Amino acid sequence: MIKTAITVSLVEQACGGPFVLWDGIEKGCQTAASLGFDAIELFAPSPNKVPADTLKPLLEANNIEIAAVGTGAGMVIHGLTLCDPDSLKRDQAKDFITDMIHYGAQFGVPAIIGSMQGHWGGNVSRDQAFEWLRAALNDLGEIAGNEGVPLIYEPLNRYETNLCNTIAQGVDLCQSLSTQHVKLLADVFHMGIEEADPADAMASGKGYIGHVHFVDSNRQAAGRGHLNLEAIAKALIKTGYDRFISAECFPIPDSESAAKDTTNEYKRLFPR
Ligand code: LER
Ligand code: MN
Repeated sequence: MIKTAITVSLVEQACGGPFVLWDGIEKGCQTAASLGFDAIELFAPSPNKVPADTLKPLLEANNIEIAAVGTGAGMVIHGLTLCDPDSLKRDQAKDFITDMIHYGAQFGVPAIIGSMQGHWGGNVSRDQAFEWLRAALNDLGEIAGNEGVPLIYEPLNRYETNLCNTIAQGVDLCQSLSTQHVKLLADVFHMGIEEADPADAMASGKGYIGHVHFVDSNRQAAGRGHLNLEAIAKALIKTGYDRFISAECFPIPDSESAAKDTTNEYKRLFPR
């Protein structure tokens, strides 16, 4: 069964970003549960912000799960990416992600590499950047695998990275790795920009997709944009995907409306 999640951000510096709930972890868990989501997806500044022994009772009390943990704070707060020309910063980026992998693993869930992948350009050639990215994903994928969780890699639209923009490029990247533990994040917002046919692209990710950000063309709640979400949802269901669809969208017009619109659209598109 496909389960639903909603994003909770605890990262002040990401203010204005595509996260729905911003009022702290306790309120985030309560709101997610009261609107019928199965889980939260957590965007935290560091693993220490909400230690596992604080979060576990909160999840239990609200009868919800955690779906995944983001690593973007490593970029937003510390300016770290896996393709930085400075090897010290690349190492720090890997350390940050490693800590998030261990944090998520305490709940049995994966960490997501999105903006921390970085990009090529300047003194860093495309080949060099991919070499660093592959090496990092191989190492981090094994760390995740040893913890019994996948590592999630997210193709992003062209304005955020020039590494992988499409699901097909993500699949190629996964196939080029020695680790078996890296899965893709299909973010429907990025797909709406980059894919010729987002539903076909979703279908082509069969077996490789480990997490989904299910939102609309304008990065608002599902149903508020112009994507053919019925076709995309059908394609995803047909792949046999049975993990989370998560609302990584703007809190427009406000958090509660975005969350409610999402939950209604998820019920319509993914009936149980
Ligand atoms: C960034 O645009 C994004 O989609 C996030 O999931 C990655 O940090
Ligand atoms: Mn995303």
